[in-house]
This record gives sequence, structure tokens and C-alpha cells, in this order.
Amino acid sequence: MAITLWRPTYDGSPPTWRVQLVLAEKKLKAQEIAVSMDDKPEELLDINPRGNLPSLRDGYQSVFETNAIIQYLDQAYPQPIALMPKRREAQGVALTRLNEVSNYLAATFVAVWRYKTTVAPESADPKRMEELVGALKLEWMRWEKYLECEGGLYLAGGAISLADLSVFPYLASCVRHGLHLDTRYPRLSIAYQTIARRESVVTTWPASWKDTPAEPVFAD
Ligand SMILES: N[C@@H](CCC(=O)N[C@@H](CS)C(=O)NCC(=O)O)C(=O)O
Repeated sequence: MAITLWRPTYDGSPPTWRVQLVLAEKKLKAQEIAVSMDDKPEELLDINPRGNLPSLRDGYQSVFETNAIIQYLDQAYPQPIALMPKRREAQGVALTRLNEVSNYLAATFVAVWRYKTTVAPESADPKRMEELVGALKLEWMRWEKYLECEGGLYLAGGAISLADLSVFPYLASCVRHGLHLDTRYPRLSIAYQTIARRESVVTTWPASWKDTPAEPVFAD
């Protein structure tokens, strides 16, 4: 069945990248439709009245909200790799982390970018920016501790799961913009380097990152 993914016109958007990673892990091809936020096509609004991105259609099935999409894909396409742990306890951890990504990690990340992109440089308050960046760095410390408690490379159940693939785009974006992992977040650093080598990551790496300069938003 044909899969269609509606995505923003820019690449590297973490919610969409989360879906692209899962599609790539599942070896699924999707037709991608880039949507401008100011001009949402009827076809998108028909399947998702909120019109937010990513949105997905798989044959007659439409799914939106990133967590719903990736869990749908994992259940509908259990091969070639299952991305939820089999053990009930680890499933509970993975589901919790998925919701934490959407409700807390994404919110602190978006707060930084919204301030950066909506407040003109001449009226930006450096203290406010410092607070927002500080909140995101604190959030990363929480994820560092989660890895420490799990005692390995992955967030739930000892193998890669939807949870790790969901955190990765946010981490990659922060690293691109100057976040240093090695000293403050040693476990996140190893997990990041390991996941970055996966084929799914290499094939979905945002094309524009290769030729647009990053800004040192998170540099110490
Ligand atoms: N709760 C949504 C949030 C996704 C989201 O923030 N999407 C942004 C693009 S990165 C968006 O569609 N913004 C425009 C809008 O909501 O109209 C999800 O998890 O999928």
C-alpha cells in the first residue's frame, strides 16, 4: 500500500525526522509532500483537520501526531525490525520516554528556537535566551540520567527502540548547534555516536545541514 508523508518544506524538523527514521528502519518508502505552514493543502486538512506536521496516510488509514504515527508503523510493519521492547516492564519505560519526548523535550527545544526565530536580534534579551538554553541543557541531563539508570546505550530494554529514535533528532540538532556532549553528558555522547552510524540516520540526514552553517546556540 502507498504511504504518503506530509512534512514541512525545511528539513531537520525533529517530529518529521522521527517518522523518517522509523520508515527507514522498516525499509518502507513513502511519498513525501512538503507543505508550507501558510498554505496547507486540502488533501492534508482532509486527513488531519489540525493540519500539523508530520501527517501520514497509509492506504486508507490516516494517522497524525508523531507518537501515534511511529507506534502505528511499528505495529503495522513488525519486520524487519521491531522497535518496541518485548518485555512489559521495558515497554512501560519506552512508552513513558516517548511521551516525555513530545511533552517536555520538544517543548524546551521549541522554546529556544521560537525565541531565536521570532525575536529580532536587537530586542532579544540575552538573559531570557540563557534561561531557555539552560532549561534545555537541564532536560538533557535528565536523559543522561535515564541512560545511566538503564546502564547501557539505549533508553529501554537494552536494544534500539522508538524512544531512542525519537530523542535522536533533537540531540542531533543541538549537537549541530554547538552542544558539547563528551564532558557533561558522556552516556548521551556514546549513544549519539552509535545511533548516528545507523543506516536509517545516514540516509535521512537533513540535506540542508551539509551546506548551511550552524549557529553556536548551545556552545558553552
Ligand atoms: N503534536 C505534534 C507537533 C508537531 C509539530 O510541532 N509540528 C510543527 C512542524 S515541526 C507544525 O506542524 N507546526 C505548524 C502547525 O501546527 O500548524 C506532533 O507530535 O506531531
